[in-house]
Amino acid sequence: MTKKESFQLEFEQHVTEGLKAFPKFLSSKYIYDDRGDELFQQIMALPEYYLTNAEYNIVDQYKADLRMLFENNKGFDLIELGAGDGKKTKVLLKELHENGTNFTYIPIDISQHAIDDLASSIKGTWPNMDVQGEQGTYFNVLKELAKYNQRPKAIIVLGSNIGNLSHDEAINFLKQIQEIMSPEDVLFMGFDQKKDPLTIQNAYADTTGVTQEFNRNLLHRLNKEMQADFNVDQFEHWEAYDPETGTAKSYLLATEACDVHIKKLDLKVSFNKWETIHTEISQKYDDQIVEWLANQSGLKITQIFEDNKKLFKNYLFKK
Ligand code: AVI
Repeated sequence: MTKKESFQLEFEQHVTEGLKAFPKFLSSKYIYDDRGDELFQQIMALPEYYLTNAEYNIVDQYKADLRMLFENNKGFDLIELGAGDGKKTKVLLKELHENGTNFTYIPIDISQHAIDDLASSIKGTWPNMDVQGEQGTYFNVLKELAKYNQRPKAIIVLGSNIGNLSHDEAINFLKQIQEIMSPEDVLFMGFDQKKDPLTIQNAYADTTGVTQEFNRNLLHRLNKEMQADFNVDQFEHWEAYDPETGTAKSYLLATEACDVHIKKLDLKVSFNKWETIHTEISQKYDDQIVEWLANQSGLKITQIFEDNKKLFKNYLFKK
């Protein structure tokens, strides 16, 4: 079975499980086809979505410190999980390039499209940079990462992507990274912070409706790829941030009772009016939570970087 076929099978099994469950759920990881990637790019450009600029500010402000933390006389592999368009990473790549640092950049993303675009734009700017993109899900690719163990590794995970995982999944994810790390390796990861709840609420329920379209893309995918007959306009995006737990939850909310047939799965699903499909969590953190996650996964925080507006933090971990 090809990578693509096994991903599709996993997707279909997930849809069957999630839509038969009560309450219903679908994972946000399936939002990201080409259209989903494009909508996420639009989200990152929204003024309400403060995360991108905040982390950009951190990378820009501390790029020289990061270079000195990452570089060593053997050269190193800069492995990025969930690379996206690499806007923030390019600041770091420029810094490394201009200082003649010896490194290989290995961006990993679930989207082949994102990897190809990123690799060609980097080649356009720095033709001699050593770039080796890998397509796949974090967990699958992490296993393959073991093969890059000849040189020290700087693993970077930007964008607070970890926030889309439950705490148990996040620990599992961090443990898998920890297991492939050597004592000389570092992990640099972004964690969006708890803050004024309204700022978070507005970032995930923007007035332009892009986030709604992003969330609804899940249903468009089911219609396209599994011959489902969702009337997508009948499902509204709903966002609920709980300042106690720091969890922002996204839902698709049925505004009318309806029956949906997902032909490819031979599955009929009924929705009551106002029934939900839980689609995403975007966890917000503080130092205590991150320290607890690190402890649970065998990592130590060695440094903390914060943006100038105190919205976001990046943590440096060692084994
Ligand atoms: C990719 N991820 C970190 C985004 C987030 O902030 O949770 C996805 C997103 N969902 C709605 N807006 C952005």
